[in-house]
Amino acid sequence: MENKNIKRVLTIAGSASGGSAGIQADLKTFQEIGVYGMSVITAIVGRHPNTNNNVHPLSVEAIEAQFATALEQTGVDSIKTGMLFSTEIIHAVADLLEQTQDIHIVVDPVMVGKHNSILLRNDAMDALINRVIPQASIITPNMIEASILLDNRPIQSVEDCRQAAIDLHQEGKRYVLVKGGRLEGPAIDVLYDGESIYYLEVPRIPTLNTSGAGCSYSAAIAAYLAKDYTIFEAVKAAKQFVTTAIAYSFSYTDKPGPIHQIANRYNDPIYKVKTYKES
Ligand code: PXL
Repeated sequence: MENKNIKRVLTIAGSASGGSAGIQADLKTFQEIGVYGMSVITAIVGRHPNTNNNVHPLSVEAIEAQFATALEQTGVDSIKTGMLFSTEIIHAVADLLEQTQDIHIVVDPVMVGKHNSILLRNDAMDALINRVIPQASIITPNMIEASILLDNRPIQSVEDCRQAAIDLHQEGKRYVLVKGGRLEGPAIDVLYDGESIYYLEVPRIPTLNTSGAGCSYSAAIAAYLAKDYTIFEAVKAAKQFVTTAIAYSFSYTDKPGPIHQIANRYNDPIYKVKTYKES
């Protein structure tokens, strides 16, 4: 029997085999927020020790097959996109997104991984901008991605993030969230809906273990949107989710480790998200 209470969320993104980012982070996030997670894998990221080749894209046919299966077997209440890698994949994904109706699409314009892997080819930027971003309810660039989307304009301060959010906004319903994770001082994100500027702030958490934070943030927004939160409330809840996951992050190695989505199950927030609207 159909269970209308459990919302269905699809991530279209890359597989990060270490488990911290990409599809793996998205599915963990969906699970913790209590939605039914599904995935379309666009590319597999994993560095071969001999060849150093670290991106293994899937065929358009494989991508279309996954999408068709997810929709036919399950159906979908919201979608997030992450790593899309190439022009060919972006056109295929854009065509698939155009088949959906009346659902929120969260576009995380993933470009470069924490270990400097190229997750979006340079020549694919135009396709992302022209075919996928226009279908988004909200885009979630970090400061580097916002800079690249704005012709490499430097984005270094909260004021720069604010102006970037305004300049990335386009006609219609789209929201822009510019994430200030790389600011010095508090982690302040700027949300613009075409009318008002909102700030979402938490104190800087002293850890390098933030792998998967961006992926989980956009996944959490998609999950809360599927649960019928407004965009503002979804962003706020998602930032709270990711902040708690960062507060309890850890590492298995001497390199920066993953955020800990599961911490949200057992812990009240240590760092509470504060929001304010610019008047
Ligand atoms: O964190 C960005 C990201 C997104 N998607 C995949 C990744 C990474 C970072 O490594 O591997 C698949």
